[in-house]
Formats: sequence, C-alpha cells, structure tokens
Amino acid sequence: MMFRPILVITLVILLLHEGNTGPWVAQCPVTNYSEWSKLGPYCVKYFQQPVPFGQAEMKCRGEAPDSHLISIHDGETNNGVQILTGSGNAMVWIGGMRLPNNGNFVWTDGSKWDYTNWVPGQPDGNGDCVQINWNSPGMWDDVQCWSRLGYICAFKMQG
Ligand SMILES: [Ca+2]
Repeated sequence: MMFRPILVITLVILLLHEGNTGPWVAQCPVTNYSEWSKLGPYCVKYFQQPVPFGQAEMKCRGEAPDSHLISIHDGETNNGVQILTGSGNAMVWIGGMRLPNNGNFVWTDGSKWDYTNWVPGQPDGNGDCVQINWNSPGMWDDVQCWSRLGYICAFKMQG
C-alpha cells in the first residue's frame, strides 16, 4: 500500500504534538513562546525540575511578563493542568498558598480564590502550599512549601 503524503504529514504532526502535551492543548500563539501551550486564556508550561514552592514562583516570574505559578479557576483548567503533567501525573506546584495571618488561601498571581479541587480530607494543614495530582490525578493537597516539585507557569494572553 502506498503512503499518502497528507496522511503521513498528519500523523507526524499528531505524534509531535502527542509527545508534547496531548492534541487537545494547542500551541501558545504568543511570539517567542511557541514551546508553551495554550490553555483557556493562559499560555502555560510544565517545568519538571523539582524546586521548593517559593523558588518555583520566582522562576515563573522570570519566564514572561506577568507570569506566575498557574491559578486555577475552573474544572477545564484543572483538567488541562493534569494533562500537562503527562501520563505519569507527577505532583507539581500550582500557585495556591495559605496566608499565615488568617489561614486563607490565595493565588500568587493575585486572582480570586474561587475554585478548589481538594482531595477529600484536605487541606489538613500539614503545609501552606498547594500541590496537584496528590493521591488522585488532578486533586489538590496542602503540603510543606519546602517540598521539591515540578511546577506549572502561566501568563495571560493579552487581548
Ligand atoms: Ca495536606
């Protein structure tokens, strides 16, 4: 059987994409950020090198203007983050942290704390920073901020 060029090209594109983040996460359309993925209003990237929470946030800030650890405001974004971490669903930092003065959680990008996806029984107060994929894929847990994890950076695409 002969290979049809268009089919071959399509397969190659699918394979390249698959190896990256999965076909349902598109490429970030912002110039110079083609290695990032588009997730809703964000461009996002998974960094695998494990670092403490504060260092992860600082590294995210250095990646792009207004880049931070990702904040999650809906289930679709939460699923996207889970997909970014690949089939292994490694535990990674997202931008949630507990304020020491009042115990409330906030996002490092300053956006509203309006969605959560805690593992049942969490947060249990054994740390002040939020990891995702703990216990079950996509589920959240509060953990010691000095734990070393990979992390997800995000910045909002400008209209
Ligand atoms: Ca916990």
